[in-house]
Amino acid sequence: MAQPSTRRPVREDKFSFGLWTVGWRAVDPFGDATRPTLDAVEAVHRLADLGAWGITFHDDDLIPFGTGETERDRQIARFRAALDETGLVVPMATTNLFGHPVFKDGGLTNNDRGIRRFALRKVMRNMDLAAELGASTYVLWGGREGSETDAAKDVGAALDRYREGIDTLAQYVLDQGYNLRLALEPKPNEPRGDIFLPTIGHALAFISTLEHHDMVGVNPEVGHEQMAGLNFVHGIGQALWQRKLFHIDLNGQRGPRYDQDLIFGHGDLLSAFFLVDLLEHGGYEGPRHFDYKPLRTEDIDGVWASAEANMRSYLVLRERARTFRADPKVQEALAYSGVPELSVPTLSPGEKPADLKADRAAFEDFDADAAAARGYGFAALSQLALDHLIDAPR
Ligand SMILES: [Mn+2]
Repeated sequence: MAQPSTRRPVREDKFSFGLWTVGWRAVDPFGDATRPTLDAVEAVHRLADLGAWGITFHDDDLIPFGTGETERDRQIARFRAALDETGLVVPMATTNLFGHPVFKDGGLTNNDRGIRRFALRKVMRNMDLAAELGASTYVLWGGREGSETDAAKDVGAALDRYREGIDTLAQYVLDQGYNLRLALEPKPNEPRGDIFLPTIGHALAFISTLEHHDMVGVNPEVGHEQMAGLNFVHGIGQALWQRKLFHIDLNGQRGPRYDQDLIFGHGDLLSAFFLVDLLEHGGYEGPRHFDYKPLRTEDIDGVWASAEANMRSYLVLRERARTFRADPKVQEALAYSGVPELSVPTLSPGEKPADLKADRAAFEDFDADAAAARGYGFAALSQLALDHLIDAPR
């Protein structure tokens, strides 16, 4: 049965929000802001009241681009005081390398070398602040790293510069002695027509080429993979398998279209269920970070209702995933489907290719037609998951 207390967020749930999410003023390509500016100090207090654990930010969310040193120090001091007062932590920070027109052709992969150097300095400056505020993850989302035409970019050169940029930043972290790991956030498109490192798979392959590959992982976002028509749960499964899931951005998306940034669970609900099941039972211990946008139709009360909704979605799905795992009927169905058997190595301990070749039972005497006759019971298993998801166990 449902335990209502588990649906109230507590610090141990490690829920965090981007300052840019609840602070989004709902400017879109077709219309002006529908909400006033939200003070960062107010955001800290409201999120803490709702039971969140952390708040994250881009440099320009906290301190607008071009702010002078004195005013910058004042803004940081106010923010820091609010953190101290509420106990909210800053687990992650990131850099805005997409908003100012100087970054219209990207930051780390801009064709203009001077802009690439400016971008690196902008990241380094905010890494100093991230370390000062106790963050342990530094996210890099290359929203403007890409192109609209293939004539515009030498892709190999762009990846060389991307690698140079990430390795330079990792070296900076080491030189400064910061306790920061870097997490790359893939996205296929928007705002650029095509973005470099478009999926989790591209990012993981890129990371393996880095000098400081051990310090760099991924920060996948639900909607970004689903925009590309990919299975987010499989992507997260591989990131965990490669020990590269450093951080995660939770939200909702309904298929391949513009980046909706819906509330977590308000897109592909079955996928959200299996995602929470994987995070809770697959060894992920990092932040549960929401990167969503309150609907443009909402006033400030609707903003806080939507923040609460993200956490509630996660907690309800966690509860449903636990009952799913604990149900003897589910365990029986998993066994029938052979799910645990996939964890048994295909070769026996010490078995060599030659031993396999000599095993007549594996081939010469193997009855493929008999083996083909089995059913896997995946339909029944899938329905059991749905029954648990909608709280209608049989
Ligand atoms: Mn994100």
